[in-house]
Amino acid sequence: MRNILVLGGTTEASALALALAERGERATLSYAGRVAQPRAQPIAVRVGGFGGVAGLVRHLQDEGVTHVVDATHPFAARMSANAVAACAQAGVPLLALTREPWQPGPGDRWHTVADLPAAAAALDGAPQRVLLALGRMHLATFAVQPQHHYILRLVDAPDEPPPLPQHTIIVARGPFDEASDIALMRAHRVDLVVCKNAGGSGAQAKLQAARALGLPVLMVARPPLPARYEVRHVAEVLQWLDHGDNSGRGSSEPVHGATPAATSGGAERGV
Ligand code: 3Y8
Ligand code: NAP
Repeated sequence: MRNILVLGGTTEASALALALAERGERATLSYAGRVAQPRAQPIAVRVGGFGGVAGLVRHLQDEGVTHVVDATHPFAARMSANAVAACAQAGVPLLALTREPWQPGPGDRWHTVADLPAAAAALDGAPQRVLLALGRMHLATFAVQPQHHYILRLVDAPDEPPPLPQHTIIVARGPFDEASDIALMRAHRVDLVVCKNAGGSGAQAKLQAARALGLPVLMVARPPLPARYEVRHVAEVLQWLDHGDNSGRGSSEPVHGATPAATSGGAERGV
């Protein structure tokens, strides 16, 4: 009997959890514990860090995990790096389920920067009304540019005021839609949108709204991730579970964006 660990926190992870539940698979979805009420799931849920690579190796061994699917957000770089290292050490097959980066289209006014500090540096200059749709974890990065009025969209209300002297807090969780994001940007007279190149559909509305309103977007590029098997769709994950590289080896060959070739009869690890 397989025992699958899904590293979650994204729309794709929730879709995979539903597919695994429908197949009666033994599976657990793992949240970091970033928000007060993460979405309920149709499979077992665990919340909280593992304690670095060593903690994740121990978890894999103690729980008899036979497969890991990293379905975390493209910016959850530490978790993804830990998953590659821990699965290689524990000899547990790993597959990443992740989404394509967004690409600018006609009418988009993007300025792409390498990371969040570069985004803050790019905000140098006269005061503007800036929509920071980045969650709560990175607000301090923008304290170097206190001259702006920041509209902050957060999943939970912060415990203490953010380190930004002029701000408006909007407590909301995605997925969002274009019409509501247009209304939000108009109501708050947004001049500029700052966002991460998350990809996927859950966070895309603000880009569509910015395009419709002709607003500039400061787009933060994805952090580098270690080489690992990557797929884009839940069906590819199910194919991997049924026919993938189940030899018990952690994936070490980078196969970006492709479904791993099925191995002939790789021994499935028992639990
Ligand atoms: C805790 C648990 C699902 C998953 C839904 C997706 C879509 C809605 C859009 C904006 C952008 C942002 C943020 C965002 C979106 C989905 C997805 C996604 C962006 C939840 C969730 C957890 C988190 C963590 C949270 C971060 C934050 C990022 C808000 C759940 C709701 C900005 C990313 O306040 C905080 O501390 C928030 C922290 C990490 C920020 C960050 O950028 O670092 N997500 N978001 C996960 C955990 O504990 O492990 O599902 O309820 C999940 C979702 N948030 O199943 O439907 O798939 O991306 N999440 C970004 O994309 O830029 C909001 O406001 O426009
Ligand atoms: P991160 O910086 O890559 O991870 C930092 C540490 O948080 C990890 O080393 C791990 O702690 C713990 N962690 C992260 N994801 C976890 C998970 N799914 N289960 C258990 N522990 C986890 O991660 P992050 O960017 O803060 O993202 C945290 C969570 O929010 C992830 O699940 C991610 O999918 C979700 N999320 C993030 C974003 C984003 O933009 N960053 C957007 C949407 C959703 P230990 O080292 O102790 O194991």
